[in-house]
Amino acid sequence: MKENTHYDASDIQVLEGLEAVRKRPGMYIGTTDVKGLHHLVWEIVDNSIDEALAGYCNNIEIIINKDNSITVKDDGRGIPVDIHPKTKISTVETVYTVLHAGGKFGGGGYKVSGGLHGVGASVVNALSSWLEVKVYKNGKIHFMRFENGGHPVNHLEIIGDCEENRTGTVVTFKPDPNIFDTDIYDYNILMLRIRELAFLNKGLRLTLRDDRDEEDTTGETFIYEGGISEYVKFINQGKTPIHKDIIHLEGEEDGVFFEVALQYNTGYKENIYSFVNNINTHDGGTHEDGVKRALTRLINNYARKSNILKEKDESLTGEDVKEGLTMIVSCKHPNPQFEGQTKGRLGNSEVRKLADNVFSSGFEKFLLENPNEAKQIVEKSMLACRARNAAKKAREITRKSDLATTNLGWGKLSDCKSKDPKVSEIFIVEGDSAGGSAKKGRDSMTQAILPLRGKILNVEKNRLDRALGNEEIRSIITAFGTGIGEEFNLGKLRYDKIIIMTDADVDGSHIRVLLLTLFYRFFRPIVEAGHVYAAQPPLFKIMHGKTRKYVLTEEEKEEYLNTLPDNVRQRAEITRMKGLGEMDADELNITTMDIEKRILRRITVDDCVMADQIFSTLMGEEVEPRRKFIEENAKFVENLDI
Ligand code: 1YM
Repeated sequence: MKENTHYDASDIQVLEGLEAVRKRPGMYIGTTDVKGLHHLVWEIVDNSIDEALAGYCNNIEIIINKDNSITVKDDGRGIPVDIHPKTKISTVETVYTVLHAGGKFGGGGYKVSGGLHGVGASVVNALSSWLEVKVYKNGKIHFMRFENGGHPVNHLEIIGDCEENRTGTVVTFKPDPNIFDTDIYDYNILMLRIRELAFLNKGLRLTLRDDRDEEDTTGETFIYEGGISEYVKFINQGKTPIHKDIIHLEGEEDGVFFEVALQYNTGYKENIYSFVNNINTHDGGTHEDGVKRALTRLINNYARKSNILKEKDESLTGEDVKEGLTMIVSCKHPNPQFEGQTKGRLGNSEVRKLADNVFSSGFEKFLLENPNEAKQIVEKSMLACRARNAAKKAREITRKSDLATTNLGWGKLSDCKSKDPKVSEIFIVEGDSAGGSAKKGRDSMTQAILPLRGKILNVEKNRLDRALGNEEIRSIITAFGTGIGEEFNLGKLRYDKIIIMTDADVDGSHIRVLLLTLFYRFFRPIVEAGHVYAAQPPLFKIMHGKTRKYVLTEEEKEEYLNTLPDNVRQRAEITRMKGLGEMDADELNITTMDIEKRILRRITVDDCVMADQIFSTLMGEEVEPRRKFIEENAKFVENLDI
C-alpha cells in the first residue's frame, strides 16, 4: 500500500486527466447547464444498471440529499476492491480516477453487460466538489473519499463490518458549483428518466427519494414486471385501445436482444419510441426500420388476402399503418453503432433483420387469431390513406395562396417589415379588438400580428385534411411559411418567436391549449426548438399618485403594495385587468409587447410522453380520464376566473 500523502508519477498523470475534464467539461458531458448537472446522475446510475443487466442487481435507490448532493445505491456485487494489476491501486480508485477511452458523451451507449464498465465514473468525480464510495463486500465496508475534482483524500480502506452476504455499492457526490450553472436538482427530471429506466428493464426496482422535501419519507418506487408492455399501457392511458391485449414480442440472436410492444388506439397520432441499451434513439435506426417495414408489409398482405383492400386500391404506406399506433422498440446490443449528427440513430444492419423476423412471426399470428381487431386496424389505415390524399390536395391550395401572391380574403396577417427570421416575431392574438390594439402598439419593424377570429379546430379530434379546411389554421400555416405534414421545413420558419397572446381567463386558456395542441401535433419541431412563447398580460394595474405599476400575479400585487410608504396617506387604486381588448395600444405595448419590458413564458416539451398524455386527456374522446385529470389538478389553478 502507498502512503496517503505520497504521490508518484502515475498519480500525477491521473490528476492531469481529471483536470482535462474540468477544463473542458462539455467534451465529456455535453453541457454544464441543468442537463449536464443531471447527466452526472445517469453516469453513476448507468453502472448500477449495467450490474442489473449482468444479472447481479435487483434494487437501485437514488436520493437527492438536503445539500443537493446525490446518493446512488445498488445491491450488485460491489465494485471490485482488490488491487488493480495495471494501476497498482484499488479497482475502486482506478474506476473513479482513470479516464477511459471513448469517454466523450459517455452515456451508457458503449456498454452493455460486460462492456466498458464505469466509463463515466471518473468524469463525475472530476466535476464534483467531493465524492464518496462505499462498497459492501466480503463482510466488510470499504470506503474512499475524493475532494476538489477527484483528488483522493485516502486510499480505499475498511471502515467496518457488514453481514457476510451483503453486497453493493453506494456513491454520494456533490457537483462542483464552479463548473455548473446551477446546482439544484430537479425531482421531475430525475423521476421521468428513472421511471423510463424501470419500464425498459423489467423487474428492476428503482426508487427515488427527495430528502429536501420533509414530507417525502418513503420516496417513489418504480418496478414494472411487464416492462415495455406497461410503458405502452401507460402512454395509452386516456386513449381508446382497438385491441385489449398489448402485443409484446421478443427475440435474441448472437447476443443481441430485441423486443417490441405495441397497441393501436382510435386516435390519429403515432407514439413510437425506440431505445438501444436504454438510450432513446430519437432518429430511429435499423431496429425501428425493421419493425416498420414488417408492419407495413404484413398489414398490406392481410388487407389484400382478406379482400378489404381491393385489387385497384393503392397500397397502404408506412404513414398510414402508423396512425393510432403506440409502440416501444428496445434493443440491447453489445456493440451498437450510432449514426447521424446527434448519434441518435442505430446503424447496425444485422438488427434490421432480427427486428423484422421477431416482429413478423408474432404480428402475423396476432392478425390471424384476432380477425375483428385486424379488420379495424386495416380499415383505420385505409381511412388514414384517404385523409392523406385529401390533405395533399388541400396543401396544394394553401401553398398556392402564399403571402406574396394573394390574401384570398383571409389575409388577416399584419406582417412585420423585416424579412429576417432571426429578429421577427409573430403575435397570435385572441379577437379582433385586441388584434387592433396590438397592431397599433407593435413595433412594425419586427412584430407581426395575426388576430384569430373564430375558435381554431381541435386537431386532437381531427385528421390533417380537416385541419387544413379550418381558416384560422390555414392562416397560421401560411404565416409560418414552414408548410405542414410531409413537406414541413423548420428552416423556412419566418419568425424566431411565436407568441400566443390570449386573455387571462378561461376562454383565453382554452384558445391557448387549442393552439398548443395544434403546434404540438403538427409543428412539433417548432416547439422543440423553443420558438413558442406565451405572452403574460398583467392581471392588475396599480395607480399610486403619479406612478403606474402593472403586476402579473396576486402575490406580486401584495408585494408591491407593501413597498409603498405608509406615510403617504394616499390610497393605491387597483384595477383588475379584464382582457387584452380593454387595454389601449400604449398599455398593451408597455405591459406585454415591448421587447425591453415584457415577460414571456417559453413553452417547452420536457417530456413528450407527458405532454402527449395531457393533450390526449384534455382534448381526446375519453371523458372519464379528463374528469379525473381536472379533479386532480384543480388545486394548481391559481386564477380561475369564470
Ligand atoms: C452506485 C454505483 O458502480 N455498481 C457497480 C459497479 C461495478 C460492479 C458492480 C462490478 C462489475 C464487475 C465485477 C465486472 C463496476 N465494476 C467495474 C470494474 N454503482 C456501481 N456494481 N464486479 C463488480 O464488470 O466484471 C467498474 S463499475 F471495472 F471494476 F469492473
